[in-house]
Amino acid sequence: MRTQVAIIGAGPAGLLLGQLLHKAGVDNVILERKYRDYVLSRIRAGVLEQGTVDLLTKAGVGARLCAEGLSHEGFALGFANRRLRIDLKGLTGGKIVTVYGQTEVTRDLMDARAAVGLTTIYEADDVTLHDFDGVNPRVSWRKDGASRELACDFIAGCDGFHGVSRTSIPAGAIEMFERVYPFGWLGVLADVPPCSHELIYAGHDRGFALCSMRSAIRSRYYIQCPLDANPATWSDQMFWDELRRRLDPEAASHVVTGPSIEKSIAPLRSFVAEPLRFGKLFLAGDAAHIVPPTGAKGLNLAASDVHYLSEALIEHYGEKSDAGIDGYSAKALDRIWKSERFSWAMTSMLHRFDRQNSFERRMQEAEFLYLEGSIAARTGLAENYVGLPF
Ligand code: FAS
Ligand code: PHB
Repeated sequence: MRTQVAIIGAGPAGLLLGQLLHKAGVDNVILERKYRDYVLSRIRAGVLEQGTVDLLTKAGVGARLCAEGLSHEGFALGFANRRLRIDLKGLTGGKIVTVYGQTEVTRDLMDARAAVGLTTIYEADDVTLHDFDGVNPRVSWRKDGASRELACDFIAGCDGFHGVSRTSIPAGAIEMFERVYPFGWLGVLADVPPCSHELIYAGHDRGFALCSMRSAIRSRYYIQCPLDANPATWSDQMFWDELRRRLDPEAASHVVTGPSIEKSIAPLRSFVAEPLRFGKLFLAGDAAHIVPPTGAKGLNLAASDVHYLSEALIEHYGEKSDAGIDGYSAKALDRIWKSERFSWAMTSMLHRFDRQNSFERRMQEAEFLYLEGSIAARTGLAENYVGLPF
């Protein structure tokens, strides 16, 4: 088999890259370790920046997103039983975010890919990258007991944090930056109306809580939990009671409870690999970086990486220029680090850290008070939340 671009991973980064390349006439094949429904079963992000919405529309998958996505003009920060609204639209000259689950984004991209007959090889075992620093890059894998190989011009590593792409790079050629947080998020999905029409990020002495949603009748909630917590030991009632304890009285009184249809724990980490290019191999999305979900940046960063990488590859084939390819890593990392900073700052302000002292606790309070008292401070937060320019 041969293609122009071999894409590793059928998550949002790989699928979006494949769609944008296809629309520009660049041939690509996606290799995915899991089966289609397994990829769709992972409940992840929920908030899309306008840049991501625009890119999905350009990729031809904006119809359901525009019909079913919820436009959000603001969100709230909770602290010490108070709630501070961040007026995204007013503070950013009209920019908003769209609430539309990553599962639906992935489903739309998978359906669009299948509709044009593009090749996605699911359940590809032992995917291995070869000669990506040489002149004959290729990818091998096993499926149904047979070994297969794909020759290509370029490899896009879109295989997430635990993928094979980043770890195929010689240790001396890559530098990693990481902070692992001493807690996780216990998330619940339930078919109940959300407690508020906008998201609430609540900092509380007992720990952080987030009230989000997927639609007017499906809610997504998170509470900060110990890293070693086991979702199975959290009954639904325990979750609802703890969530309410961390919200202001008005929000707590509007929480509608119901049976959880999904309950899982996500670890929190800040991570960046540098650089993002090794010869013919490029990293994009979670394969290149991880942010704590407190800033709603993970999926949106994958989108901006894919924007830069697709433009660079299209330029290579269309204009016979490698300027974009040569500049991809620096350009993507510039936006990545700014989103890492924002996600780290939101996480630091809103979570309880076991060993934090009274001064550090007062610093968290002062952050909130500064936001409460300063339009400039709220504007800075708002312009990061709606997404810095691509
Ligand atoms: P993904 O991890 O989504 O996709 C990578 C794909 O590569 C997967 O399908 C995987 O099966 C495949 N793969 C892995 N190894 C492979 C191999 N060797 N060969 C072939 N395929 C391979 N972001 C937010 O903004 N908000 C959130 O609330 C949020 N919650 C999250 C919760 C969890 C548990 C996780 C892990 C992430 C969360 N994120 C969240 C971040 C998440 O949304 C990512 O940013 C987003 O999935 C990035 O997309 P991809 O880069 O495509 O990576
Ligand atoms: C979600 O709805 O899953 C969600 C929303 C905003 C975040 C994180 C997760 O910051």
